[in-house]
Amino acid sequence: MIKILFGLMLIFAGFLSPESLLRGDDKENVRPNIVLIMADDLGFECIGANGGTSYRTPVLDELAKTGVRFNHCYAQPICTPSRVKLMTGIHNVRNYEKFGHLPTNQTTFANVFQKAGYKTCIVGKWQLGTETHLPQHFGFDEHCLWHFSKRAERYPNPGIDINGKYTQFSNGEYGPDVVSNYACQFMEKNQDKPFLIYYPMILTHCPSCPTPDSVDWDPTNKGSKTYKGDPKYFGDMVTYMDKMIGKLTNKLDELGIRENTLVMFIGDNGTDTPIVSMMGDKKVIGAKGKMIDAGTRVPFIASWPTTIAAGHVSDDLVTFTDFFQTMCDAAALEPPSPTKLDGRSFLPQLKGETGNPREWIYCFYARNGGIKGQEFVRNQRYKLYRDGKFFDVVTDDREKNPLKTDSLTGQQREIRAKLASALRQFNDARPAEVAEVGEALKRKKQQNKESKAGDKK
Ligand SMILES: [Ca+2]
Repeated sequence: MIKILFGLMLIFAGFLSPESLLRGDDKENVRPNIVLIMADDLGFECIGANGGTSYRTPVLDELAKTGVRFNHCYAQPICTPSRVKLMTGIHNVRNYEKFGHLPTNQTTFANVFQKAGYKTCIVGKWQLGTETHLPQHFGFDEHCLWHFSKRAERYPNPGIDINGKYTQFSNGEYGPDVVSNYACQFMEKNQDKPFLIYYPMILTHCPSCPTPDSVDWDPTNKGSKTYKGDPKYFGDMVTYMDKMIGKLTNKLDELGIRENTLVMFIGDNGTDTPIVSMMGDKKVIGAKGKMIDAGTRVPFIASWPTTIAAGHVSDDLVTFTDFFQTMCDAAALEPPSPTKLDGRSFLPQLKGETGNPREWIYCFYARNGGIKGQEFVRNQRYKLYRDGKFFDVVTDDREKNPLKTDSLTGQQREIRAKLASALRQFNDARPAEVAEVGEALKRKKQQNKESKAGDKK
């Protein structure tokens, strides 16, 4: 607020044009707040604005209408690989060691923003190691996290770590409410400073179970008895997730800081099985864990009223390495040196400019780390895997029928050659010491198996 009053004084004194203040051209004076929100296990097809017809997502639909929506944002097939890629801006091939782990030698976007004077906060799901110092180590001043010091219930009566202290809630609280309330308090407290909130949401990961807005919500419930829950509640969870985003944007409005806040919403991987969603007549079967579109194509909607023109839809390719670089550009910050980021900024596209769009994106995925992973390079339509399989995902989105090399059109040959050349750039990209973490785990598992088999003899 003080910053705005100071800005207004400068305008009236003739020192500053209102445009330069409002457009954020003078980044030294008006650094944007950044709110990066990521749903858990929510594919592209779940959002109304994307053409989804199974669930209600009024907040995100409105956000898309007043901001920009991307048709081609691709995540990794599951949680940790996506989070490591997003937080470090680096392809998994270079720095992914194992599931549930972010190596402490990595620099996250929060480290950079914190160093630049931003107040930083993470709320939602952690699942990146249990040591108490980790959120601070990775650049977060404050945290309110599920699945940190232990894995407790996430939905009704959750167990949440708040700034190093574990709290077991038992009065009918709902995990997504607890963490989103914390984010709102953080905004209120830091409304006069630039801040960064990273909100990896608890929703809409299984177990599918009633939300406080479901008819059969039971505040005494201690959580689902099964891992997956009942898929009939998935729609309620999608709509509650949407409501949480509205809670944050309403708070930004209430505090008068929405205009210069970049809000970005993505999903961390495709929808889980057994969820089946509709896009009109088209059926999309959830495929979390798989490399196909239903496992990796995620929603991406961004809003930044001073900068993004309303209602823009982009067909440019975006991958999870790109957010780090873009956020730095949006705040006029230098990414860390000498670390080399793999991302490409899409800030120009947010501004409605052509920018420097990607011709292809790359994905390396190995859930448990190790030397080998699945790899592809793709554009909006064609996808080439390391084993040479080449797909047209517009006609074959489940990737059942690789295109036959001898029946390719001239244009398909050209694209295939371009993707093959891109893939070659990653031929030797996996560092031995990064791969060794997973390899050592595999050896240990094998030894355990053999010693158990030996015991039985
Ligand atoms: Ca996930």
